[in-house]
Amino acid sequence: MTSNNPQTRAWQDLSRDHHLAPFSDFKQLSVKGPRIITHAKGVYLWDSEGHQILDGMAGLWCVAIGYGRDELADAASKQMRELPYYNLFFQTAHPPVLELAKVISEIAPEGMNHVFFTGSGSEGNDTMLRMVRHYWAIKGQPNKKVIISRKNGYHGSTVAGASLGGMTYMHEQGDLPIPGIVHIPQPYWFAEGGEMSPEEFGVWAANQLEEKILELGVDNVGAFIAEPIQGAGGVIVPPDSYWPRIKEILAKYDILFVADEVICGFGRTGEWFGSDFYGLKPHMMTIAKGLTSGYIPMGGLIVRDEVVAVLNEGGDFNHGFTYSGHPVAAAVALENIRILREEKIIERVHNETAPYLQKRLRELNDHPLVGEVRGVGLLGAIELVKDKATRARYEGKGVGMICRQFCFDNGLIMRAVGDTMIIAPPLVISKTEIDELVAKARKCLDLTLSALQG
Ligand code: PXG
Repeated sequence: MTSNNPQTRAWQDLSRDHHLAPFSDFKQLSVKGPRIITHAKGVYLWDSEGHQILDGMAGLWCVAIGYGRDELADAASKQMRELPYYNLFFQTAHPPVLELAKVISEIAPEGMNHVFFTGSGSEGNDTMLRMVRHYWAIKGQPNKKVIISRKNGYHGSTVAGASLGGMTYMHEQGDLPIPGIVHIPQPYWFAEGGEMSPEEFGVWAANQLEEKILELGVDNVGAFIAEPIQGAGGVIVPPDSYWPRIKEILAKYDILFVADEVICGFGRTGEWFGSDFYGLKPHMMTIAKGLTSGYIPMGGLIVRDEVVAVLNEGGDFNHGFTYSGHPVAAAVALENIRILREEKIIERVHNETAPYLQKRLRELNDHPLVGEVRGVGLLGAIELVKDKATRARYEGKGVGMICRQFCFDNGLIMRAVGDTMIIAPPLVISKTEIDELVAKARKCLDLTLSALQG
């Protein structure tokens, strides 16, 4: 409902009269009015009504070092005064982008020493698609064009990003996917594992990659792209058998492997990258979000040395963006990574807060609505069900949305993906704040259960 507070009301009027919001029902939002977030500090947000809200989603999975770090503002201000913009086209460069590329190569898996910068994760995946095809063309195999992706994966919202993603509701709008992108099943045991054990299902889901490669013919397949853990799809942690089997398949066939690290990268799993967590050896990694802690837009593609060696033989790569490697974004990213390293934030996630969050979250397993709690690092998912044993849902009730609304109203941001509640708090969250998060989550589960029974 639109607010009674005149200032909030004025902003909501501006929204209705002038703003088209991403992933929104424009008409519905114009009636309801958005919640106006005015400021933030640490892991907390404040809205224009004065409510304090624990941000269990780190913005949109991105605010790694938490809100309100002056160092990032100072880095941006300093860079803006010195060199606010210059491009990297036509054989020019500037210090922040070069220093950032070097620092990223230090933290990336061994043998990944080059970075192509973009303005977002979606642009990173567009870059990937063009680079993969360019790579195979240089190698004299131009038919190796198809990219295999996964159903319910998320890779962005540009035409290539949404096509690579496996969200059918995105494909339905605008004739997607574009040709040359195919999807295999996802390793989502809770929803799709049926009678199989998680381990059996993990192997089955991985084998779908091999079947697809054989069906298409390896001479037509350029790459396989996957998030180490699916984020937007519902924090889908694959069964332990999945990645080892995928690694065997990738070792057998001559295709590139792209890890989409937009969510898993920069410490979310308690390692620098999700690929480190699972021991993966990608040829390319898409990055964004945690790269700048979301303080300023920036994404990119980290590329393995062997791939760069081939690209070096191919002449011009006819691709790039006005804001590729933007100096202000690069300066902010450098400062963000400095803070992550010097304050040992990822070590703390690994050693203290991730084990604590995972332990505390699993206590919710005793709740009658909860069918499964899973998570890795500072990623968590809670499956809401009608029947714990059969994993049956409350069909058609929109339980996830009911729970999400209770969370909002009780000072917690916890997202709903269907009937899966998900969290990804800032990496700087403390144990006390984790206690608050879990207590609020339990309260909202209770309220949701009462609403269903009422
Ligand atoms: N890859 C992954 C794995 C992502 O999560 C992108 C690429 C695209 O990044 P940009 O910067 O272009 O948005 C993402 C983005 C959600 C949600 O509902 C998630 C994302 C974006 C918008 C909404 O969880 N992830």
